[in-house]
Amino acid sequence: MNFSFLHAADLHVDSPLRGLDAYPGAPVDSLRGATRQALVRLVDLAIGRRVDFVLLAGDIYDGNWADFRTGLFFREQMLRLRRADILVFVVKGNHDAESQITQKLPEVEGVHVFSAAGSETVELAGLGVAVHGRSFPQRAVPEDLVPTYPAPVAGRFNIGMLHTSLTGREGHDPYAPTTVETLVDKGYDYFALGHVHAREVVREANPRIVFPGNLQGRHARETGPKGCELVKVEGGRIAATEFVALDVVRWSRLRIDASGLDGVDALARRFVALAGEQVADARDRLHALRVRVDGESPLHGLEAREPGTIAAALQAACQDFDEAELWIEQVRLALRSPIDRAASAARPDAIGEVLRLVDAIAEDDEQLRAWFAAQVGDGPKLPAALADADPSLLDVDAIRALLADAEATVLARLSGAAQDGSDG
Ligand SMILES: [Mn+2]
Repeated sequence: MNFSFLHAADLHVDSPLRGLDAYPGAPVDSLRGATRQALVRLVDLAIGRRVDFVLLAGDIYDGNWADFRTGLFFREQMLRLRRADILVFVVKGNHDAESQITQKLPEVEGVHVFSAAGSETVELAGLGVAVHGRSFPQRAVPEDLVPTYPAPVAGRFNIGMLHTSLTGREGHDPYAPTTVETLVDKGYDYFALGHVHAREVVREANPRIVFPGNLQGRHARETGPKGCELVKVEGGRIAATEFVALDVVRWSRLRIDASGLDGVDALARRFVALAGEQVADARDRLHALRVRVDGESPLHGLEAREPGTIAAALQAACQDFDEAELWIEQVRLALRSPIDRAASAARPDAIGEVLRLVDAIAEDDEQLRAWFAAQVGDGPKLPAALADADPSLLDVDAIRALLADAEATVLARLSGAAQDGSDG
């Protein structure tokens, strides 16, 4: 009973990357092809490590295929596994539930897709393995499916495959809810879960319960390494487990503390240093970065005088960076100007008046929120993809940052006006 397997989930092959048009200069081809290339890497890994089988725990597809090429691509990768004598087990999840995918392709022998009508067990007698699973018949599965799973097969390494939200996971709809206790009581050795896109080892052992996370992050909110689990079993027991990153585009957040940085050259240098740390263990892929620049720096004034300066400086730094391919998905600014507030607020001129007004607005959080709500009003309801930009969801820190930006812009104009005053 020595064998090894891969466990992946939530491949979302050809998941549409909505809103890419909003990013001029985005590496569109790399981003669009990422879910496919990550699957190719999964298959390469399975073949390279000579595993015995691969488990895919739901959401292989995002929904109905835009056209048959999506299904044909997946099928081709399954054939690569089969030619290497690797078996595949699939349960369907909420996104690719029986009712969600209407297209059909000829089956691949050796790729077992579990039924949606009831739970099933497939035994691999040669390896001493029993794989139990059940697919989603439709998108919403409100009931716990685990009680319908068969009892463990004695003398086998028992694996349960399940697409589930467990007791609920932030940002994920509650499907096929169940508890860790229910899973433990089942008496299996390993639960190959799917649905939750952030990797989570729910339980280390007896049984080991894992959400591998998705194979490839799909947008800026799915950050960090994405990949699959490699599990080695010796003598019927788990001997080793390893997470293997397979993502071809890695989404990350990068915070730059600009305190003490006096200009764009210093900013670019700091960015290059931080980006170097970020990509150190994964140079062979595209890194999509959401950058936040904060701290007290004269850069605030530069940006206020010439909006876009900081984003352009960071893009320039990407041009200089040759350790990996970088793309800056978004730059968020939360800078402050290094001014002596007390002294400036005491000034009898417009600058002093602006600072006193801002201080009054920002005196306490509640007042700041009320003021902000009054300013933005009830704006239009934004689509989910833009939820990050919904002003009604901003926290107090973000509102303070916006206010500081507005202040810097006004101060830059005022001091510019003072300097240009001689022109009338
Ligand atoms: Mn999913």
